[in-house]
Amino acid sequence: KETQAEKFLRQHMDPDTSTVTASYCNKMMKHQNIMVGDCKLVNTFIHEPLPDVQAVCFQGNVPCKNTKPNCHKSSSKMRITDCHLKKEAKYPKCEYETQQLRKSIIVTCEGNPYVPVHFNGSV
Ligand code: 139
Repeated sequence: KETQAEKFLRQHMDPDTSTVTASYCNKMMKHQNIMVGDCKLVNTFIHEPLPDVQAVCFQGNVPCKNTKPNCHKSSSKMRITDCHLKKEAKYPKCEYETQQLRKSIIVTCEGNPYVPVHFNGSV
């Protein structure tokens, strides 16, 4: 069975891509099997090396959006792509806006090793 850490990798890591095209999110949200029974509203892909993203678990402690305490904010900005579901999209035709950004990421980390399991947002 897939662990939460593996799920984070599948849903949020794409280190080898540096420039994305307009169709990036439509392709990735399907290929990475991110929609199961419903269209996911927002999903962020991170275009940085895995060790740099794992290191965020040991950077600034910040409160999570949902009041849990275990969130960490990256000390540097990262290359990310936000995929936002288009308003008119209906499952199984999940259509996405692709937006390339450079922002600090906020992730939740858990376990031993202490690794990212949830993408909390970007600032
Ligand atoms: P999710 O199932 O939310 O978390 P994603 O991150 O891919 O999966 N967990 C926490 N979950 C929520 N908040 C915390 N503080 C948690 N601490 C631990 C995966 C697992 O992590 C655990 C939970 O047990 C959970 O099973 O916000 C909803 C989805 O939208 C995405 C991220 C999230 O899904 N999103 C939101 C983005 O990708 N980018 C954004 O900018 C905003």
